[in-house]
Amino acid sequence: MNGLERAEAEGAEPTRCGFVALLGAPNAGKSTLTNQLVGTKVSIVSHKVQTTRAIVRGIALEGPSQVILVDTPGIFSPKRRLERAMVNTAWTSASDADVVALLVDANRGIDENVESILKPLAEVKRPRALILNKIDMIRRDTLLELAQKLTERLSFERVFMVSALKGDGVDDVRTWFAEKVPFGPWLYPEDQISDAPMRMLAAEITREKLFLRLHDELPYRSTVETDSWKELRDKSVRIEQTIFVERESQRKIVLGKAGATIKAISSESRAEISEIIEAPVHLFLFVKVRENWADDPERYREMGLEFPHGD
Ligand SMILES: Nc1nc2c(ncn2[C@@H]2O[C@H](COP(=O)(O)OP(=O)(O)OP(=O)(O)O)[C@@H](O)[C@H]2O)c(=O)[nH]1
Ligand SMILES: [Mg+2]
Repeated sequence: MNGLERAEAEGAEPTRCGFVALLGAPNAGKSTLTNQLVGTKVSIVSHKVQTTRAIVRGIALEGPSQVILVDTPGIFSPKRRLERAMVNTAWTSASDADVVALLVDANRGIDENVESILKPLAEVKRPRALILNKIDMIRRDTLLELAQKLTERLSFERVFMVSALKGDGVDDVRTWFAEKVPFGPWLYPEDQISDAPMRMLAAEITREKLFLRLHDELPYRSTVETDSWKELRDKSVRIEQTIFVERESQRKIVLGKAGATIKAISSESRAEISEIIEAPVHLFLFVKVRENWADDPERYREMGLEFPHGD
């Protein structure tokens, strides 16, 4: 007897488990929705585009289903190597998923990034949903018009209208995903909310603070890695992280006047990591100039991205 037959014989509802890829243009709200679906923060969020760089898996439970949400980097026309790696990984996760959802910022409507997604998405032969997000910012009639335009372009099994920020409509999305994932045993323990190790999430949290504090190109010219993570005898945790930038001038900006900027980033990040792990944290941030970090395969490995060859 397999698991499914046994569950039926015992009268229990058979379990389901599967991957749902959330695709969309940068800034559509994919990470915000992932966090809402999971019920806690697993993926960083900022008002800037291209915040998410590698896929982040968040795990949501709904009845007999374990839904593994694959938050992806936004899809746009990539130029730099890092950008190509980000967009590639988004498409790969779509083709590996059991269900695919296209998230569209309803306030922006169909821009060139959404355009660039529609055609290749038609080739992904998976159950597909359309999720119009940020409905808290838009009038109902404009919303319905947008839904109609998009469904004329591509067929979807379901259309949802949500505010990922406020949580409106999110439960319906979770319920649908839970019904669509295939029968099978759960892949993760019941209390696990993400597949990323804590040191990875901690690096992401520091990167989020960089995105929130720094302007222009700087967030895109920097990356963060956790170098060491030590639990001390008094139960506090000592974490060392490196922020890589490309130029000395960028390093100066990250440090700020008399170290004010790095201090602020560090204290915000420390507070958040400490809240998550429920232990005091000593966070040490080092800023290093590494001119070609964005062309260094090792940095991609750390981020969990395939290194795209070529220029
Ligand atoms: N008003 C409003 N803002 C939202 C909503 N959902 C997300 N946002 C905001 O939109 C911005 C982008 O959100 P993210 O979740 O980082 O978007 P993303 O699609 O993951 O972006 P990338 O990782 O850059 O591709 C943030 O400032 C969010 O607070 C929503 O439902 N309503
Ligand atoms: Mg994101």
